[in-house]
Amino acid sequence: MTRIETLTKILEDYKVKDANLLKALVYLGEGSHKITHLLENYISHTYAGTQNQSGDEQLHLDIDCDNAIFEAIRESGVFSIAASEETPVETDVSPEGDDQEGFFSLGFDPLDGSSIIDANFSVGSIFGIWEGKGVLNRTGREQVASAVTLYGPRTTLCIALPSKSTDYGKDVVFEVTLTKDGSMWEVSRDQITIKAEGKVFAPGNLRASNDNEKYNALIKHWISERYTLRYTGGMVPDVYHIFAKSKGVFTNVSSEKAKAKLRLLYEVAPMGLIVECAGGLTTHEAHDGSVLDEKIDHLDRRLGVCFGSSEEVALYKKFMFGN
Ligand code: AFP
Repeated sequence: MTRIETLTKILEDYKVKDANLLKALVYLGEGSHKITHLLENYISHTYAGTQNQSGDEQLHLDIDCDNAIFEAIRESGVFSIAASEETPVETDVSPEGDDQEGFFSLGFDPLDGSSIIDANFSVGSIFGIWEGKGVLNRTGREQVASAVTLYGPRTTLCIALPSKSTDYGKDVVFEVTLTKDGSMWEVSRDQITIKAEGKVFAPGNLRASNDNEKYNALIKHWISERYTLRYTGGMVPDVYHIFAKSKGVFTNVSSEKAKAKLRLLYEVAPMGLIVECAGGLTTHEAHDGSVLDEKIDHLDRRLGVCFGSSEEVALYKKFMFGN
């Protein structure tokens, strides 16, 4: 069986209702396969022993990864609009002359963690899928599916299907892994769930704790309670650690002097859907609601967040909002 056939079969087993949505996910898998190749062939400045102050080489990689996803979604023939962190405009990707009935829109970050790539750390792609035309003025809760790809020693794709998109009977999150020769996808985690409690923390934008007293108190609490630190500086591996261990908490919080940089459309909403479909909770820094209820009122909207085990997110709310 081919890569496309294996992922199609897996998604059929997870009872994806809509044939076009199934195809959309399969082609995001194809784009992720292309990025795996790009990363394998990327020679970092460190490795090449060359200097590139402007980061041109790295910029190229970001653009190449962006192009890989745009190519894949155009090939799928089921997307009408896409916007990405690299191409931050609603871009028409629909096949020419099609009436676009039953098409989808995509918000994505092709290469999250590009600043840690020269250290050969794991990086990722993040995808949020909406029905219809456009990603503006939507909420994360309206997504029909989301996915992240983790490029590490293995390439894995973690897919969230909310119950409205599957006949599976409930929200489901699962993981597929690309075989070493890149020819097939195999299910590697059948049901990803997040337990209520987990003393593992990934405190992003930690510099904010210097002038955000509430964040500082929360971090001190976690340290005094002997939480285990697992942090790489890449949101995909850092949140993925929660999926792999079924527990933990990830934060990225602002202060006056250090604003959080995660984008609602490209990073927060898609990752938030996976976390909530796996039984975890999400919240943010504006108030104590879910990130999935925040409106994407502009493409670049940024939001400090907390994701993970429900009891840990409850602690975040207690320290940040006093409830
Ligand atoms: P880059 O893509 O520029 O490396 O940024 C990655 C990221 O947006 C996200 O993946 C991390 O969680 C976050 O930055 C790390 O931020 P801090 O360095 O402020 O903790």
